[in-house]
Amino acid sequence: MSLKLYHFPISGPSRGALLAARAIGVPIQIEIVDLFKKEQLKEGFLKINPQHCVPTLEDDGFILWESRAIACYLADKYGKDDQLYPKDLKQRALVNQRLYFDCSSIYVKIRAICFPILFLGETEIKQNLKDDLNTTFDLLEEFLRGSKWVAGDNMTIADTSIYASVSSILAVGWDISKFPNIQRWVLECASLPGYQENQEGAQDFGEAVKKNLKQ
Ligand SMILES: N[C@@H](CCC(=O)N[C@@H](CS)C(=O)NCC(=O)O)C(=O)O
Repeated sequence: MSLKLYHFPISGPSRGALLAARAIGVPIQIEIVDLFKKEQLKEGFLKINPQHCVPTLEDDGFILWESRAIACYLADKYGKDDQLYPKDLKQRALVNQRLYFDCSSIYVKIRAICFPILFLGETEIKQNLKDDLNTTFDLLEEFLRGSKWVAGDNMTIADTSIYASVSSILAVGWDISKFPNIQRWVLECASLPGYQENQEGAQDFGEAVKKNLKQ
C-alpha cells in the first residue's frame, strides 16, 4: 500500500483530511505543498491536481482531492468498522449532511473572514462577516444539543472535518462563550487522534491571520 497526502498544515481542509486519516488509523505519507511558496502551482503538482489545491490524496496511483471526499474514501476503504462513516443509510445521510454543512457553510464563512486578511491586505473583521459565522455556529450549537458528537453519539468523519474548520477560527481568537454545546464538543475533540498535530497547524494559521489584523 502506498498512501500519500499532499498537505499544508495551515490549511483547514488539509488538516481535516489528515484528522480523518488519523482517526481511521491508516498509515499515510505526508508530502508538504507550501502554499505560501506557491508550490501548488509547480508543474509536477499541477499534473497530479490541475485544481492545485490541498489536500490531495494519492492511493496507488488513484488521485482524489476535496477533503471530505478524501475522508469518506479513506473511511470506506481503510476503516476498521463503519463507526466513523456509518453504512446505515440514515446515519450516513446525517454524517453527509454535516459534511456538506461544513463545506458549504462553516468553512466558507471562515474563509470569507480569513482569506482577505491573509492575502488581500484586509486588516479587520467586518461585523457582517462576524454575524454570518455566528449564525452558522447557532446551527452547529443546535446540532450538538443533547448529542455528544456532531452527528450523534459516536465520533465520525463529520467531527474531524468540522473540528479542522472550527479550530482554525478558534486560533484566530473567536469568541464561542455564547455556545455552550460547541464549547463542550471542542473539549471532547481533544480526544481525536491527531489532535495535537491539528492544533499546531491551526495555531500557525491563527498567528498568520492575527499578525495582519489591526490591533
Ligand atoms: N473544498 C476544498 C478546499 C480546498 C482548498 O481550497 N484548499 C486551499 C487551501 S485551504 C488551497 O489549496 N489553495 C491553493 C490554491 O487553490 O491554489 C477541500 O475541502 O479540500
